[in-house]
Amino acid sequence: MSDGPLLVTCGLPYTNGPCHLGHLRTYVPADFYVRFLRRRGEEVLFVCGSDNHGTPIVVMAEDQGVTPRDLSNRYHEHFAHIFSRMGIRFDHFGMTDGETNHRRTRSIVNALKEKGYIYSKVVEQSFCPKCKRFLPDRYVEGICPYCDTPARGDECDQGCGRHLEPGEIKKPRCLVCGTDAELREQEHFFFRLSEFGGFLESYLPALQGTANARNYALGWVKEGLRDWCITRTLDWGVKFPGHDDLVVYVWVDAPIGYISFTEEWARARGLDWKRYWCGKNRVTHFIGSDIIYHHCIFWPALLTGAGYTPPLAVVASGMVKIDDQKFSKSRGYVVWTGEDYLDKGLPPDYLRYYLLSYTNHTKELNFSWQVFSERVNNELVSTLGNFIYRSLFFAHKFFGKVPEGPVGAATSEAIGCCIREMDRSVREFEFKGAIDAMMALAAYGNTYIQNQAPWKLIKTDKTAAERVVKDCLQIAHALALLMEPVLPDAAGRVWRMLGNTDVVETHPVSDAAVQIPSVELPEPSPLFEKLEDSRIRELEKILKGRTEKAKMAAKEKDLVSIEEFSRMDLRVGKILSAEPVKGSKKLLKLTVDIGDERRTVVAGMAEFYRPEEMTGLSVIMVTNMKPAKIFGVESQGMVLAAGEEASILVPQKEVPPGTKIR
Ligand code: B3M
Ligand code: ZN
Repeated sequence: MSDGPLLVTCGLPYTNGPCHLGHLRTYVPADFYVRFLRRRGEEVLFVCGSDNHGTPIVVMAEDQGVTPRDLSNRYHEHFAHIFSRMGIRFDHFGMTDGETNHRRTRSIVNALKEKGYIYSKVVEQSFCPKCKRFLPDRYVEGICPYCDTPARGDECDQGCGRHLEPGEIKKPRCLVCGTDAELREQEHFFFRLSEFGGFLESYLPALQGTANARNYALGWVKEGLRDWCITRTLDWGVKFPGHDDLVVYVWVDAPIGYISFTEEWARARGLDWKRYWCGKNRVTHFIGSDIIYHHCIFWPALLTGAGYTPPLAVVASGMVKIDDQKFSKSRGYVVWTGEDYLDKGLPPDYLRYYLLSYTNHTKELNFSWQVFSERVNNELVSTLGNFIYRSLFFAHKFFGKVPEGPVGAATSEAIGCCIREMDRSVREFEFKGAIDAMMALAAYGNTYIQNQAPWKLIKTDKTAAERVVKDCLQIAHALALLMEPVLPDAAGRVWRMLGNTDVVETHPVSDAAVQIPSVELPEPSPLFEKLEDSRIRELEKILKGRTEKAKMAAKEKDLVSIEEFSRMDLRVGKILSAEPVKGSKKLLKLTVDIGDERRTVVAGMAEFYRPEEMTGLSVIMVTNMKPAKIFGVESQGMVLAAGEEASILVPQKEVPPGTKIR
């Protein structure tokens, strides 16, 4: 291709927890895409890195009593290691806290300042009066002002998914101590995102990648864009130029990491990073669909504002569910890549295959161990593995080498068709379509060998048997070359079993159609091992144990301690008088003797009791309720009653007013 090099990136994992299936849903397809296109002759650079800044990391570090840097280093190593075990091969895996990214971020912020895209404004921010500090982003929890769902300070993560600006969240509470937050004024810096509506309206329709990214983003532009507060009161992060008490918002320096990582990779090789970013670039971001806003609105505007070229494509993967439940670490609906998968000795290839073939890239993926094992057993083991092993087994047994002679026209046609279909699907980000095409070739081979039965043919017509085996080996050869981007480990093994001594990846995909030479064949071994039911039950048990434990913990959280209960001041009170509240059909105004004082209580009992019925009753009352004004009357407590008809609770034996309930 003469279009210049392709740069592929993956959303950067935060260094506040281990790698899980949700991460892999983006990284595995990106790695597949890169491997496939490279073997179609494209020049591809594949970079990623860890996202070290922002409150997710600071909160977690505080929790664990370590520094954000230590936490970041630890998880950075973890991710790098897991990726290599999963066969996800980035050319470079950097850190957003690296020197390059600090420098590049400051330079971009300065460029935006110079062009007038940044201004300062005094704004109200959540502040915790108890912890005596401002509460940026995840330090505050509350209610989303758009959809009324519980939300985090900077995003409505459980509801509408909107980005929330500082000070915007309703009912803010401090994450650390639970205290209701106050609003306090502070000077902050804003990016003029609202000026980029016109740019985005022309940029987005031409944005390549998956349609979900384009369409969501266009919808948001139509709703109208608001300026973004891009500074935070934190120590950890990239210092905002000229203001050492502020850092830039993590969503500024995180995507800039994509550039910095390219720079680091290029610098180490004496190359120029600008080749990948400047001019008509081919930057392609693979992300989860929860961060489309950041990549399709904020990021292109930021780049354009600073004089850079915005990305060519955004590929957004659907979310992951576990056993039909929303992915949730706190609720235990999570599968950890290390602990639950690799450390259990499960092959990386199986999970790569499952993630790519399960459903379309933009759809939701509902993980279950049961379906995982069915896919592996019915497809990888029974179709792909079975065909390849049978072919190699008979070839080795009867001939000891790849037979001479031509490959049948139908076989060549099936292979050519598969290459074309895979190529088309990959370029359209239809990864499932590509895998389906590959599996269709394996199924074709399976039917072919079954119908031709070379094990019978060999007894009557050796030449015919040779021709069948040759066709089968040609298909196995094609499959080895085509499966490498999905199943790199298995591909290498098939390649060697076909008598090759070099590395499968050094061959272009197009070699699948090149006739194989008549080389000696080593003794083959089965390609994939079936997953036994007992093993799957064990894995299910681990997941179940985790969700049960989370449920217990949640229940425990709901339990009231003796201390909490004793905060309630419950006393016996005697109703001295009762009268209707003016303007209300439901309310009665009671005067209650609670021993050392008299209280006025407004109670919703007028529909169930006549005032004279209530006078003289001994009742149970909450005496330390916050007073509330109801219909102009201040209510100073609450009388306990049960059920729809407000049956009043009374002491069973006579006790004087003011007696404490214990
Ligand atoms: N660190 C993780 C997320 O929100 C975040 C991605 C950054 S990509 C520049 O999914
Ligand atoms: Zn607090």
